[in-house]
Amino acid sequence: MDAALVLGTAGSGKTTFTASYSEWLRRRFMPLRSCTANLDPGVLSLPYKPDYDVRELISVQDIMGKEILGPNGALVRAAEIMVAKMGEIVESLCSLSCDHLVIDTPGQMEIFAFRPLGRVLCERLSSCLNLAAVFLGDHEPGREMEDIVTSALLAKILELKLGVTVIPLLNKMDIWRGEGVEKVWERVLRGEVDGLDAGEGTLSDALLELVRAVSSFKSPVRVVPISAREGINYQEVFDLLSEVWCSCGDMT
Ligand SMILES: Nc1nc2c(ncn2[C@@H]2O[C@H](COP(=O)(O)OP(=O)(O)OP(=O)(O)O)[C@@H](O)[C@H]2O)c(=O)[nH]1
Ligand SMILES: [Mg+2]
Repeated sequence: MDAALVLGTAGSGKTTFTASYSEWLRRRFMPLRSCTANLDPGVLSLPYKPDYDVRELISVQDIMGKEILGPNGALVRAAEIMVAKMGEIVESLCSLSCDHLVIDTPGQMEIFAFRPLGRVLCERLSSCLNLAAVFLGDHEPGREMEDIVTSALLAKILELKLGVTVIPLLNKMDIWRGEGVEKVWERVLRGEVDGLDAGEGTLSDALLELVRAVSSFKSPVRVVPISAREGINYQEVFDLLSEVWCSCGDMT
């Protein structure tokens, strides 16, 4: 089974992408089976019907009630419980009878990515299915260059942290089409500083040094602009994921 783990900062469109991309896969590859999994224990409602839902095991609302915690404390607790129950979660995911699986992750990405949960999940899932990740970058017109560059760096940091190939996608292109932000991301992910601050304000030397440091890692250099709302550029997303799944492609 080929699986795409959907990562991204809060509100970047992970859930919308999971719904619309899995629907695109279903139509494109019928009669192959496309499934979805929800790993966000805090979400209240979903625009798709998950084939696996972690809320059957653990829910942030239950923890808030039982352990008298606020939403973030309860989410941290839920992440700990998910790690403790990882065997059960991975077994359920890996035993789904699907050809493609799209996995939605918690809204607060740092809880998934910068605590044991993300790494443990990726390690365990990689042993029973073909795993790649997408990182949804979020952009809106008028953003400062510093914000764009730090978001792109986050995609790289996630890859290093999770030990899984991360395909950078730039979501919500329906609201920023034509700005060429994906080219800035590509430069950052290649570690190229030339042109990064031209006409856009000066980046701090420290930030530029960080970008330079990226050039010492093997990086993907294609950043696909998408719209999860409108389902734009999904064939390109699929092609990039396929290169990772069959490890036969050159992403340059
Ligand atoms: N314009 C536009 N809005 C989008 C797009 N994708 C998602 N959104 C909107 O962005 C908001 C957040 O979308 P979600 O899919 O809930 O994002 P998420 O990353 O799952 O959010 P959390 O799980 O709460 O962190 C919603 O209002 C979506 O309608 C897109 O492609 N274009
Ligand atoms: Mg979500």
